[in-house]
Amino acid sequence: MKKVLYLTILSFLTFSCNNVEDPAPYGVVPTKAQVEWQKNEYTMFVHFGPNTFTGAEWGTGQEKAEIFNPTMLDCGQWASVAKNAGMKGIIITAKHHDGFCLWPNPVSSHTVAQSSWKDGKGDVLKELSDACREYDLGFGVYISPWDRNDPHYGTDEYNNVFVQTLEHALGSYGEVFEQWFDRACGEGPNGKQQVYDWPLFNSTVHKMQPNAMIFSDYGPGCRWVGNEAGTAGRTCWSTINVNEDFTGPALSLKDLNEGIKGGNKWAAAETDVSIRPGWFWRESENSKVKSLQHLLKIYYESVGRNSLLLLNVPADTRGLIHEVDSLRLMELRAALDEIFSVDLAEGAQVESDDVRGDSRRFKAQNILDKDYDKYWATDDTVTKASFVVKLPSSRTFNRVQLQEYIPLGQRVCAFSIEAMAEDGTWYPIARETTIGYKRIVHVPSTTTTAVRVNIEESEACPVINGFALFMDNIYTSYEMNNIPSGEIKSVTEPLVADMGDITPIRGFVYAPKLNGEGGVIVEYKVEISDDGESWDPISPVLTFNNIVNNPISQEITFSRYVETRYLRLIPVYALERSANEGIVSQTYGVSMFGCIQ
Ligand code: FUL
Repeated sequence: MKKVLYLTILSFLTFSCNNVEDPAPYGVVPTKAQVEWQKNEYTMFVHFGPNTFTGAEWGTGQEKAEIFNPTMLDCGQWASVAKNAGMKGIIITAKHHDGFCLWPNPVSSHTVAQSSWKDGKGDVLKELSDACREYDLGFGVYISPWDRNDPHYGTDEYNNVFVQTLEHALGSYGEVFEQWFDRACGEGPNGKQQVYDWPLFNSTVHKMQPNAMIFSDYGPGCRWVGNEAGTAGRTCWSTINVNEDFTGPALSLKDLNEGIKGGNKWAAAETDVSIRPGWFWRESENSKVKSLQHLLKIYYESVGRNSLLLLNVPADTRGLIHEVDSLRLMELRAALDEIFSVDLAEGAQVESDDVRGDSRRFKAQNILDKDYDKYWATDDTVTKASFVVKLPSSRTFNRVQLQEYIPLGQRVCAFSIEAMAEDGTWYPIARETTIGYKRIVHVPSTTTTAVRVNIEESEACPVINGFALFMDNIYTSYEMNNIPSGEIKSVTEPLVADMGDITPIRGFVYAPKLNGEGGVIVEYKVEISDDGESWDPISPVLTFNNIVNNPISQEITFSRYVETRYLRLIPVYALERSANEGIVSQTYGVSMFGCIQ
């Protein structure tokens, strides 16, 4: 009894009872909806449409509606896979660049209603939104502004058409958690020019679905991470600098990837990446589903870097998620569960060198409290501070997870982590920059009884609401294999393949350099020759679709075998990714070029 009394008096002495004020928000802060959205951490993208049946990445808009004919569409299967994978929502390509709508609507005459699927009476959005409700998942829609089918595209009238499309999709299927605006446009320098009315599009979404997050390169809800490879910046701020109405000037890829410290708008990074090389399903990529190691790398470089992971799992021609993909997702789930199910910091005592107003409400122990709204904070004048996590016994870990309480803004610019050696001295195990909503730091496998985190630089007093230690015995490291360094050529120089003899070929492969370095060929012509001197064209001008954003190997197959000794690819133009749009490049990179026999 005496002991209890003594402890109580002691804690009264240590923590003042004054009404200490919460830290004031720092800079721009997320809305409640933005915070809730980021708590989702992991969601599913489903690319599905005419491209599923043609094998294209970007449809031309001229595909006949009849080709859309899934044989056994089951959105319940998608939802069950997403749920079991631990994802919190599904975003469907309701209308991709080819203009085909997966739901019947009076605004377009290029929809499921004109297809042979279910005699034109089917509705993918209805089936998916019902399935999402059943599995308690968010339902989201991707609706492409770029439309290669709508005759109004390229005129002022198109903006009104697009608004009607939005109103119909967003008004017919209940709650929508995310509206995905893709700013991609492959019209090229000589194509149709459409000036989009972004303020009108955004206000339409807000009117129809007040809680929906709006994704686009600029926000307003969340921003593109600047690549389609699955990597957020190691430094990753949730703020960017944009105009008041979330229009240009274009953000650089670096700014999209890393955000901007002290930026004027909150738009956290969303990492969209496909489980396959392309965004749409094709048989030939069943063997190219990303490995568990690759997916773990993506998870760490998105969720572990203050970003949300939107992983694309395309539906196949049956209208199902293919078993190869669903199995891989289950492997990933099992691995994540194994890594993150045991928090090795549990039961620890946490002390800090500063506590805001000496108030127990802000004590360092709060970082282990699972209540999201409990946090450790320091006095306003303190922007450098440390806390020590004293473990109940010696523990071995290789991941340190930290969370900032983002409802009050993102603050930490630099921190280091140390472990205690047996002799009581501290040795460094990590030095990093930002934290944000969640940061998972890779550290060497460390065995210790205490961990110290030093906030070395912060825009305002640090406010930390989460800390955990994990041991990952699964992820070793993922290196991309077979990436030849390649070379950079002038666009005036064609690529030539020599088979040595006249040979039947059925296509060719062109792979740019890693990350599109040096530019990528976008439009090209193909010619063949038996002697390497006189050349015959075998194609009009063709396009490598989506190659700027996703500079992966392009495999082009002809409709019939062609007999030739030489094949050459003549670039019409190349683009380089500089800001969020490609700019014309005088060079292009190549890491592979050859014919397919
Ligand atoms: C890109 C598009 O062009 C791709 O086809 C895909 O939809 C991806 C998610 O966004 O910009």
